[in-house]
Amino acid sequence: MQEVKKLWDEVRELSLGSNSTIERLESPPTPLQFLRDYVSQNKPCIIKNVSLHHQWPAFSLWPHPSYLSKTLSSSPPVSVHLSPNGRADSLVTLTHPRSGEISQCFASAHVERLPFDEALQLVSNSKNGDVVAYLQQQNDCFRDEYSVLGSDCDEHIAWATEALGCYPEAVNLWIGNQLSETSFHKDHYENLYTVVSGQKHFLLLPPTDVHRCGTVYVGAGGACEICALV
Ligand SMILES: O=C(O)CCC(=O)C(=O)O
Repeated sequence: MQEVKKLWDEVRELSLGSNSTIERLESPPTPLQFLRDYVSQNKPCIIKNVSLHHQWPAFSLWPHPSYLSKTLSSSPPVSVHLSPNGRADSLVTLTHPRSGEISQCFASAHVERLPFDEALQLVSNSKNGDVVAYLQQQNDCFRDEYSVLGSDCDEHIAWATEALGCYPEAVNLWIGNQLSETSFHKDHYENLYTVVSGQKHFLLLPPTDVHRCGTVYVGAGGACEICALV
């Protein structure tokens, strides 16, 4: 096992170099730099001062809940995901009430569609062990449920569009607090995130760590494939 572990470390070092800190760019990359240094190498990067370079009204307007409430007041309801602990779409350990047998199950959040104000109130009142609310719907929800906010930012990010050769397939918005945690998963897309207000913590595994991603089959009212750490 020691030899295999050494091999993993060497492959990781070969891909990432000995310094595994995430590169920080002072300004957005050119399309060529983005493609050559990050996308094609499967390397993430952090772009600093995005609000200086992309002067979206969103950066100054959205941190004020009153702006969002007013702007979204006559929009259709938004999707709010409710879970007892902020861990939606994750594995839950179940104990059978009679046999005491322990098993795992894939649990999705309970989803409700509510007026934005009510949904936001649920986020503010979230309590671990009771109800944690997270406004999200990963189906291009920004261009659907939040379309009235569209003029607060650009429709696409020019340097990324040129590098990737297409417009964004989906644009999503997430509004939550520190209690919401997205479970470990793999994406088949290139992702760009902008934190408009607050903080977001990512734990990223490089492709060379594929040995740490196993696939397990668990119940979810039917068989379901989940990518989980092993
Ligand atoms: O921010 C989140 O809660 C989810 C992000 C995510 O799962 C993704 O884009 O793959």
